[in-house]
Amino acid sequence: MVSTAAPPPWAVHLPEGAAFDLPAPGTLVGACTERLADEPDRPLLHTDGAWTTRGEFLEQTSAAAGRLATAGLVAGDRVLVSGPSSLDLAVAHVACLRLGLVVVPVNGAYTGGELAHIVADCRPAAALVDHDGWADLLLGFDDGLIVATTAADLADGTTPPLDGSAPEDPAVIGYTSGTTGAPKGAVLTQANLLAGAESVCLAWRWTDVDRLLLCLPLFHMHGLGVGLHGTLLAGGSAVLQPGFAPDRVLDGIAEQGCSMFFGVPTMYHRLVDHDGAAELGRLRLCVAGSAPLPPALHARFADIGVSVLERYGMTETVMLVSNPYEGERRAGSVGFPLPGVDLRLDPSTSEVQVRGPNVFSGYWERPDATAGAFVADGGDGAAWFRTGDLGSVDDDGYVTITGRAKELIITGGFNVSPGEVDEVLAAHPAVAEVAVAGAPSEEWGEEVVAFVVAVDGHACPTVDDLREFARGRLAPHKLPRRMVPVDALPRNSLGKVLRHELREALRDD
Ligand code: MLC
Ligand code: AMP
Repeated sequence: MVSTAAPPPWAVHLPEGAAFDLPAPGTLVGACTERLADEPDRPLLHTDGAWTTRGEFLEQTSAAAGRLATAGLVAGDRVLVSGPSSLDLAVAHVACLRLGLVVVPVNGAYTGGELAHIVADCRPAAALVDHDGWADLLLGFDDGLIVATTAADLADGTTPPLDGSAPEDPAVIGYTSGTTGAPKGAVLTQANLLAGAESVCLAWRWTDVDRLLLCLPLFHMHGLGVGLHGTLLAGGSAVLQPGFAPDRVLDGIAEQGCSMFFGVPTMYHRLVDHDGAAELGRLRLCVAGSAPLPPALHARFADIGVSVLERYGMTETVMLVSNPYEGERRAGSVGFPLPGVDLRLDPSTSEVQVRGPNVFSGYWERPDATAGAFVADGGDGAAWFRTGDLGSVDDDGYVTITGRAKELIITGGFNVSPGEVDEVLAAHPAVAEVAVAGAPSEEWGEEVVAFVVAVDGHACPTVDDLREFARGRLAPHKLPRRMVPVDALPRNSLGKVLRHELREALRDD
């Protein structure tokens, strides 16, 4: 077991006496607003060709919080927030946190059914959304919902006292897919979010002189919990881009003098072949995560002078493990537990289990799922969260993610629950049985492949047929990219599909 009682392995290269521990528990919003109030004229966010200063951002979040309060929202209310990355989106997020509201970030590519599930599950009081048709859709689910754009275009009013949340107050509910069933909401408190952002600020030496190129979506932990919260906490600045385009990323880095870039492996895969890829070597830090970074891709970047730092995290925990800032960034490994994180491997299954101030306390209104996600310590220590990932730790303390106990497909950094896709595809009239599995893909890490048994007398539907059929019911990243016709699905004696056999069949391709 690795603990933080002594300087953790990632700290061995720190100058003598440097801090390696997290500060006392507090709130993300308190720590960030304190930073923003200092030197209000410094640039904070670059969007649409212009900079917003710290002072302007504070003022805009305070005014938006006032409008939300005037609309009747009170601390603890859930607010669904969704839009392409923009200044308004960042302001809406922070305004909600300042008022003590619980942000529910949602992927704008979700279909009506996927959105309906989240609304029914967490019962938001309001939605701040920037997607065509969503306002009507949401009001159709609940006509009492307060619906506005992320500019919180509601009536003006007095701003009540802000930033009063306690560390244990819920701040974000992040919906995450499991093996089966609909996505569950992971409830992260102010203290969880603070610890998650603080740990990477410490480990990556993130300071107020840093400038991040941030093109990751703000509805997942990578873009939101690390990219945006880290920027606010470190007092740095960020160039916010709505979506990923290699040219725009490289131009933004050069034109705005960025020092850091964070991306999923698919982004690195697309950047490595770009003529300007070596420009990334000018940055102080390039971080990859959300899915395994293939060692060959790591090596290709090393060849052009870019030492990519890989780290590992989850919606439920923000960040967990990172390669060292100083010291060897080992290809294929995710490095050492971050400050505050205790990590152990289950001795019989090798499952990675973690605990620490960044780890969430449970799923929204799912006591059974929550109970199943934790293992009691046995002593009087905090329970361990079961990540569902398998791992190993080598003699130098480097952690490697070796596989997954959970049945999940991760494509381009987005999680896909195979059960959810099976259920939709099974309703196709020419499909008798279907099961999806993740096939290795250079670009996507894994891609969704459907194994289909056709209804007797029917031709097997093509992959395009399946995609067309499922398009209105599943977000585009969940749609199959290949179809394999089979006579029967491999099943165990209880009739459960043996998905690992499907994956193995794909590896032999
Ligand atoms: C888009 N598509 C995808 C996809 N993203 N298909 C499979 N997997 C994905 N991840 C679909 C599009 O809808 C489109 O479908 C088609 O693929 C081609 O789109 P594209 O233009 O090539 O894709 P693009 O828009 O460029 O998106 C690719 C991407 C994006 C890599 C930029 O997927 C992305 O931003 N991923 C980041 C995910 C992320 O932030 N994960 C963090 C999770 S937090 P069609 O049907 O229209 O052709 C977490 C914790 C941690 O995991 O450790 O960080
Ligand atoms: P999410 O639920 O979207 O937060 O995805 C979290 C999952 O992404 C983890 O449980 C891992 O399976 C996976 N993951 C994140 N980072 C890495 C990484 N660097 N290497 C391997 N898997 C990763």
